[in-house]
Amino acid sequence: MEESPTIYEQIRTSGYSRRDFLKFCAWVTAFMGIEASGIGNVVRAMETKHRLPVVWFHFQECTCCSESFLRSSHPIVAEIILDKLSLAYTETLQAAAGYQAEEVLYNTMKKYKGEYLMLVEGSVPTDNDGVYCCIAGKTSLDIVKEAAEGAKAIISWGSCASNGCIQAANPNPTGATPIHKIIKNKPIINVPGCPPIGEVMAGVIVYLLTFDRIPELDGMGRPKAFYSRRIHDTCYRRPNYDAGLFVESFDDESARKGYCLYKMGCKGPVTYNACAVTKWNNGVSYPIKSGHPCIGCSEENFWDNGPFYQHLASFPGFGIETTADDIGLAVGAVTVAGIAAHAVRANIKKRKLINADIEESKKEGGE
Ligand code: FSX
Ligand code: SF4
Ligand code: F3S
Repeated sequence: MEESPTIYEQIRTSGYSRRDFLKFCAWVTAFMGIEASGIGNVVRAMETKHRLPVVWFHFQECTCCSESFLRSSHPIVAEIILDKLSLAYTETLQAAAGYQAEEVLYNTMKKYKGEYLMLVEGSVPTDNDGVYCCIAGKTSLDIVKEAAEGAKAIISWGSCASNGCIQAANPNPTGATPIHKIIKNKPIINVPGCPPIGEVMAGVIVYLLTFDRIPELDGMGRPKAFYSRRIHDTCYRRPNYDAGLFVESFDDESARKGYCLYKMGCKGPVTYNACAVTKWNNGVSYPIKSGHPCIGCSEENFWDNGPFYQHLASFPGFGIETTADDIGLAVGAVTVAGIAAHAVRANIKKRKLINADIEESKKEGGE
């Protein structure tokens, strides 16, 4: 690949001190869940690695993934991602348009064959030969296959590219399909969430930049560093759940006191994401902290997994204490619904509570 300044040189050129750089390396290391001894590797990698050519596609999606990414908090992240990656093609941010933009894309794919990173936002419609999403006269289906051919690795941004998201929700009128179901011969990292957390997106890219390999993934192709814990296990409202203190309606006194949102439909117990740890908008908040239940936006089929505002125990088999390990990391919440309701390992009090919820929902006639 063409010689260019190293990431470290570029950070320094942008006006950051060595101290800023080292602080950033420590932040990234901790954030990516790498043990402290890994800081040296991150520093060394940043000092020696050159820019990475990137093409970034937008298919069936809302562009919030880009929005989220652009708002990731650390300024050096922005420097690295926006300036230091060679962002050759991205419909949202590129200055070029029309033929010029397409030319840049194809030149990059040719020049850096086998070297470029392919980032995808959005699902790909496959019904009717993919006619539902076309760019520059080509279907997204053809574009994705062609671009994947020369890609070193692919990152599927957001739930759309990772699992189809709302476009794939029943009845999936366009045959919306996630990238990993189309491309089978390339390393693919799924970074779900609607949208994913900007810092998580940055963390995944920095990991690739520094280590030149994909991070450890779970059975759903998600980086374990960010998707191995349930929202429920990291949620600051968890003590309220354990104490049986629940919000019963959005404007009640319990809501004002910040009690647990489980009865309001919170899917935190079956959702794996870093929201409660990383939070959003520079660590300010996340849905639950803003008073809204988690809707499970990083899990497969979350649009079809039942009403957002109905509590989990109302669904047969949603044992609130069921863990991803119990159900297998490769299955989504919809599969959980098929598992017997042995809401286990809870203390007696909690068990009674769950049973009471089930009884209550039966009385309500599944309301
Ligand atoms: Fe999907 Fe991205 Fe949801 Fe939007 O672009 S993950 S619709 S918030 O943001 O693809
Ligand atoms: Fe937090 Fe939701 Fe779990 Fe309650 S049910 S502790 S609000 S994640
Ligand atoms: Fe999504 Fe739940 Fe986080 S709705 S943003 S995974 S708290």
